[in-house]
Amino acid sequence: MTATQPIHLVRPQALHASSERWSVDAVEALFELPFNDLLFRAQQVHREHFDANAVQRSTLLSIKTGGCPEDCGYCPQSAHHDTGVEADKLMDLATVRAAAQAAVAAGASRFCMGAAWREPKDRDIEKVVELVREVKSLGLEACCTLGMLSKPQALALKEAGVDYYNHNLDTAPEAYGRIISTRVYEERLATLGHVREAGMNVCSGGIVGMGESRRERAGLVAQLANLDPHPESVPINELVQVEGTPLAGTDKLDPFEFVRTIAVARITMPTAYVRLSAGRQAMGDAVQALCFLAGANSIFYGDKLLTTGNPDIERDETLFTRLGLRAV
Ligand code: SAM
Ligand code: DTB
Ligand code: SF4
Repeated sequence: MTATQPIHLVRPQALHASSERWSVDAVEALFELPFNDLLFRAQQVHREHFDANAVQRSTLLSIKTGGCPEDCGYCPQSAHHDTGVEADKLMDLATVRAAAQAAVAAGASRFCMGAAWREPKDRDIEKVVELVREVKSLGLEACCTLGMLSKPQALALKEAGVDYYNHNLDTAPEAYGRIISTRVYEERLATLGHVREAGMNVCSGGIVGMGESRRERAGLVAQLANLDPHPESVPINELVQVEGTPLAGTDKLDPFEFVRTIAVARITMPTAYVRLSAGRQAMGDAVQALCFLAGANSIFYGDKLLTTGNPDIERDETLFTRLGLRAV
């Protein structure tokens, strides 16, 4: 190479999907489209980036349940709400190993460990690192969701082999204070920054059906889509209403509005795995099929989420067969 030859630098950003800026208005306009037009657009975007019949499966395990100091209005694990969920200690290695082995046998590709912490202590991270190593030794991808992280904690998890860190924005910034009073949106965004900088894949999404407006759903999606780059994994949860939580008794969301949220996430975050997450147990098969048509290409797999139920493996296998879906 001669000294005069131009050197083309590859910006790290160029390795990801280019992040288009999405205004809340533009995202809301997608929500307003006729249902068929919206689904057609979402399916087109989906097929540009993914095999439309392939669905990724993650199995969840609650490694530290209940007694959480945060007051998230949706969550059965908050110590502020009387839901009957008992506070437990961190699960031991042998129990986690057995659950991860069962996930492999059932055909999951990722194992996600969740803890009811506001933020882990450094000695918690040391223990989780051991669990992650065990999960990785079984050939699974590892995901953790442990609450807010400092930068060194994020680096320690990355070093241990964590592939994805789940940390949801949950709702629009302006709705956040109605749902949670013990932390602010900016703290969530700071953790997402630490996760990104440490080199883990970002898994971030939210919950719909918490009484929010369509504009607020658009606000959540815009916030996620404008992260640069957008998250690699976007869980869209429908609120699982648990007796004793402040949000129990909220008016149920129209299922088509849930499908619309999936479609809008797909269009605005074209290369993300959009996960049809909590809420599937109460959802009919036809609505789930519409979610896959709208661009959902990931699910939580196994009969339990963290503390609440999920369709059992047999029901999901049957649904995959009926729809001609393939697990990846
Ligand atoms: N404590 C950590 C945190 O909040 O980031 C990790 C575990 S927390 C249970 C993970 C996510 O589960 C929350 O961000 C929320 O999106 C979801 N979640 C909790 N309770 C839910 C419910 N009742 N229905 C739907 N999603 C729920
Ligand atoms: C996510 O977005 N949904 C999952 C996972 N990330 C950790 C959790 C859903 C929890 C539903 C209520 C429960 O089972 O406690
Ligand atoms: Fe705690 Fe997470 Fe539940 Fe909030 S969502 S109460 S931080 S476990």
